[in-house]
Amino acid sequence: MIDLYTHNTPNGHKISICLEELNLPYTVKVVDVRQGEQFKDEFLALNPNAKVPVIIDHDIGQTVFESCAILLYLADKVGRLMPSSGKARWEAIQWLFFQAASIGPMLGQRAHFALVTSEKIPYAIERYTKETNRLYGVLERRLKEREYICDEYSIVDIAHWGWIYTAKRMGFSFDEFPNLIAWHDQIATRPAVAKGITVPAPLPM
Ligand SMILES: N[C@@H](CCC(=O)N[C@@H](CS)C(=O)NCC(=O)O)C(=O)O
Repeated sequence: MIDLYTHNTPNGHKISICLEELNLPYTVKVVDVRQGEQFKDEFLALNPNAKVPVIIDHDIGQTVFESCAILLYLADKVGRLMPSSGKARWEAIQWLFFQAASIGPMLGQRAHFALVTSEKIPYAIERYTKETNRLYGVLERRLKEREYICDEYSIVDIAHWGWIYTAKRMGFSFDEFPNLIAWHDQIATRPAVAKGITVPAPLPM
């Protein structure tokens, strides 16, 4: 059995979607990051970086933090949603790192400066809007005549999807990125994705 420490956020949704796709039973442990629960000693013992998501796989007593590391762990545990070897695996790993290093942090900063903070700093908003749109362009070109980011639906799509879903929901424009939106809308129809984004119960934006 797996414990999932999470909140209603794009990084948390990656893992609930993946667990649903893999049909793995799991128990949800909500960590309310708005209330600072990620800084409690019990949670810091699981992730010294004080961020959700984290899993504990009680089958083998393994704790894993960092959402893309968790995705890799789960895919390898079941032997699905990730190529097992060779060039295809390295191709998937590079796109997974692209999500972790660029899409997540840059979209997060854009949302923070454009929507969250009451102090509006034009330089910061412009910088992250430009960089986010540049990154959307990378995915837009990758998804030209291609159904998924890698050859088959994989944890790479799951890793990216929650961030695009959230940005769309927050009202950011995707008019210039039709391939990206077609990819998003198609993945949204998957039952595991529809279920995964309800875990934990959605909070108001
Ligand atoms: N690189 C980390 C980022 C995790 C992250 O930023 N989690 C956010 C929620 S999406 C969080 O826990 N925020 C609480 C905080 O920053 O204090 C991952 O992919 O797991």
